[in-house]
Amino acid sequence: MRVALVYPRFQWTEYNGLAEPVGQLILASVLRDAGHDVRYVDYSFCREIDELDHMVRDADVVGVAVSAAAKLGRAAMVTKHIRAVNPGALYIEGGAYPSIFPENTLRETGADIVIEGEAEEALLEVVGTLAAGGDVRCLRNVSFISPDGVFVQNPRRPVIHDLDSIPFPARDLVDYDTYFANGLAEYGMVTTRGCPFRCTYCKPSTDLIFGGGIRRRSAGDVVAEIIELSELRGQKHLRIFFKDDTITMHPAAWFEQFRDGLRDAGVTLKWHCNSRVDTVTRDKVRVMAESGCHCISFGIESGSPKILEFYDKGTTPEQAVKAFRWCHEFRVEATANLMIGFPMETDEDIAMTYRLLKRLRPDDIIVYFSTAIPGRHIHTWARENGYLANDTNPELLDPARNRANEIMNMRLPYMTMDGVVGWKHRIERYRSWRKMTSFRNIQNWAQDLIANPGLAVHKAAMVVRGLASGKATQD
Ligand code: B12
Ligand code: SF4
Repeated sequence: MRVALVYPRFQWTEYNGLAEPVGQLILASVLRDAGHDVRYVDYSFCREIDELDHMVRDADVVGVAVSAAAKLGRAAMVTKHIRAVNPGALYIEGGAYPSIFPENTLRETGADIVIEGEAEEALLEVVGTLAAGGDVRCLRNVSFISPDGVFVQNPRRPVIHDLDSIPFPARDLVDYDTYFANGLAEYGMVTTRGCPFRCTYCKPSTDLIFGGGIRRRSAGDVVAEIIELSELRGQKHLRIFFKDDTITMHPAAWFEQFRDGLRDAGVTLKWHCNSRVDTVTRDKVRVMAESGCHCISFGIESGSPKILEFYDKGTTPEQAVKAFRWCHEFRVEATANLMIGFPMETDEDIAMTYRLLKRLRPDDIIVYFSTAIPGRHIHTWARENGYLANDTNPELLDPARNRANEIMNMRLPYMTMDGVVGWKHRIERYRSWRKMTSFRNIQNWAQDLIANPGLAVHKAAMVVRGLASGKATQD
């Protein structure tokens, strides 16, 4: 079968980094291994929608990725355009958003079916069944709208327990040179699937993608993927972003095997990841640093125990202090991700967050407004309690965009919007100060100055501008 896997990319590219879609590239590998003809149709760099028509015109199956609610409109536009070019193909949508909202995805995009959740086995079965002339609408993980307009959702298959059995992403299909020329700084990779925690601003929607627990790849399998990538790109030193929800769910022994495997292969890494402060230990941070980890972004969210309780975060400010201390000790940059503007928050709660920051001394700070995204407990809570300011505008569902434009989608009973924005500016001024004074930031800047003086001067100018204006600048 001729399968076109379509990546529509983002609706608001200026607010979100450029990245290759690792999940979709894994699907490409699975289909290719089974003998199908796979094209990766990447709209990331298209100026005109019809530039890639030649790649989809004769496809039997078109699979479009929708990774977030914020991207649904773009996916719908791309799907409808391709269907006009090639009306005979089977149209499938998959990814994070269709896994959470299959019915809305089907109605908005006009796709024939959605494949929900982890799709390696389900997509292969759909394409194989289609090739054999069978009915794909009776298969597991598939949902569709019946001819009389009723939404039908089939049961799901069990998740794949042995993640090492999944092939590596088909990275040869990606035009990495163009990605890097347009600002991509690192390759994406995942070593786990799922997350066992309960944060209300995230769950339960994320369980609908990979299930509730966590599954882990072996360190050896991840090293093998890195070796393959190193050979493909002809690079012995790679920069990697591990996109796992919480890669630090691996024990310290896993990172030791990872470090040793890389050393044996003669490959060095500079990598970063997201994490929780309660899943690191001093020993783990040390071994992570030894394997090339240069930065950990921690979900701190708030310095107020009351607000952390509302988020069901399960971490404490004291755990954050320890995690940041270990990062400073082993020279790993520590980023604090914060959320302010939760309806129950008072001025004193944000003041507690600010005071915590002074204790953490982060190398970087990203301050978002608390955003109620559909499918998460926080959205249901905000709607039921009358705190949802706008439930229909998808443009308000992208926290990065809201942060840049300083807009929110929840009402604040205890604070004014200006009060929250004022705190954001104050935190961002502190961020600029840390950017100028933290040892690691100065060290990184000096390295940039040698490697790319223009970039280093630009970064310095942005930090100074941020300090003067109190608004975070993109650097
Ligand atoms: C990396 C990442 C990003 C990156 C880049 C995305 C990329 N191209 O890689 C960046 C930082 C840019 C990003 C941005 C955003 N993200 Co994001 N992101 C992720 C993250 C952490 C990893 C994605 C990943 O690679 N997963 C690993 C691979 C293997 O899984 P996968 O992509 O889901 O693919 C599997 C299935 O979904 C399916 N599948 C995937 N594609 C397709 C296509 C077809 C046709 C089929 C059939 C199946 C299918 O099969 C794959 C294999 O099983 C996920 C969380 C997570 N753990 O997955 C959040 C996640 C997808 N993001 C999310 C969100 C909310 C956002 C933002 C809105 C956040 C923000 N701005 O603050 C923006 C949206 C941007 C926009 N405007 O559209 C949510 C989406 C939930 C939702 N309700 O919609 C998630 C789930 C995070 C979370 N915990 O809430 N994101
Ligand atoms: S730790 Fe991260 S991925 Fe897990 S529930 Fe909390 S926010 Fe979601």
